[in-house]
Amino acid sequence: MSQDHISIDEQARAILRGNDRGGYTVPTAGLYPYQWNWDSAFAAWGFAQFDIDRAWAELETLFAGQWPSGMVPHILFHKPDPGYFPGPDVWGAQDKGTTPSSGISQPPVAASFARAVYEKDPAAGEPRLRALFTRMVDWHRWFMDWRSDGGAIFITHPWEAGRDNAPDWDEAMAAIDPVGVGEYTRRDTSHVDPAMRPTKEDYDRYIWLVQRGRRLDWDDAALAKDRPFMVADPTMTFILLRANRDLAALADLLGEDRGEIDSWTARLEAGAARLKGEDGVFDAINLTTGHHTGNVSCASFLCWYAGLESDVMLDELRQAFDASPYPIPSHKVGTEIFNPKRYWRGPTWAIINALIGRGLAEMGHKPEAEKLRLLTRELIARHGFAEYFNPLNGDPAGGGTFTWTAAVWLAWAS
Ligand code: 9WN
Repeated sequence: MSQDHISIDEQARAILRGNDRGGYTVPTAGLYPYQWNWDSAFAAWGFAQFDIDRAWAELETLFAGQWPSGMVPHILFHKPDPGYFPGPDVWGAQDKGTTPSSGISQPPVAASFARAVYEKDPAAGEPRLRALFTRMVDWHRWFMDWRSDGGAIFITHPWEAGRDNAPDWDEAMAAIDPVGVGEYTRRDTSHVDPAMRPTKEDYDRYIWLVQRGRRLDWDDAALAKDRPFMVADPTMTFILLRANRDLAALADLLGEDRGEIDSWTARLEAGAARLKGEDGVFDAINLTTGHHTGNVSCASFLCWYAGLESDVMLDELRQAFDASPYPIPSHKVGTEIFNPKRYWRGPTWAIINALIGRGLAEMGHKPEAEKLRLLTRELIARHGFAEYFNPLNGDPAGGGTFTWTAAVWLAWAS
């Protein structure tokens, strides 16, 4: 290992420590001053490489914010911070759990990373895993009860998928008339170049959907009537399918019953099959119209992570390797919509690469997995711990000193 390399490891650890706010990490100071759901699970994976106790604490703080319904919110607002919009007052969900929070969830990577943390030190991890197990089961059950359409997991807000402005939501977003949304002041564009962020048209609809949830008091049954936005999502479906397989393995380790979990796996497998469009590519479905989006997004490549093989996606993967020096782009290079800077409409995200890479390796595609890992390693080593990257030249984009990019470096890329 070179001297240079050692110092990148140290930088990564320093980022995790620096973003630690005591039991939880923020994704990056300034832009995202709270605890985000899937960011925290990635942080736990990163911490597990050098501080197992701190890794468990991250997951414990996240699940302490779980609602009685089983839902684990996408943001926990531990301390007020005017630097982020929309804050707890806009969400109006201050009393739903023990911590003020948002009213939607995020991709459930937590069970998979709980398993990874446990495997680092099973003896130390067993009691902590046992304490979290029922909470993870309850969260998965909540997805199956409230976000499943025949096993395809849908989102009710673009923020739920964690891919905020992905083209996958364009048709469903265009059908929303954000009437009455009112005036508000964004904060994200004061931290980051607006060209790298969602547009005002996007934000009007994001806030309109939050206002609807608040009006219905975030009641799952009330929200389920006449949903204005409902898109079956490969991020959610593949990640939950994978997490559910991991949860079943954890049930075995703990001597718990896995029957209910296995029944969800069967449903999720059926739902994942539905995400295959006419051309065989896994994409999103706008459940309001029944239309497949036809988009090849980074989430399409999570099939292997979910344990599903696809020759069509292998071919797409080869194309993605040829189309840009730093794959996997969040939207296919060369399409009309592709934008190398704008967030989930083109840039490469190290976290998604890590999940795709793990899936490829596990499904026997070792050369492809290794190629993706080495390219991601080069991307971070040359261009830093950015939130996301321009796939055409590696330029860092969005926030810097980013928790999940540091975590991915430590746990996978390096
Ligand atoms: C809204 C924190 C989060 C990530 C998401 C990413 C972005 C938030 C935002 O940042 O979303 O949740 O305000 O842009 O899209 O995946 O969890 O890093």
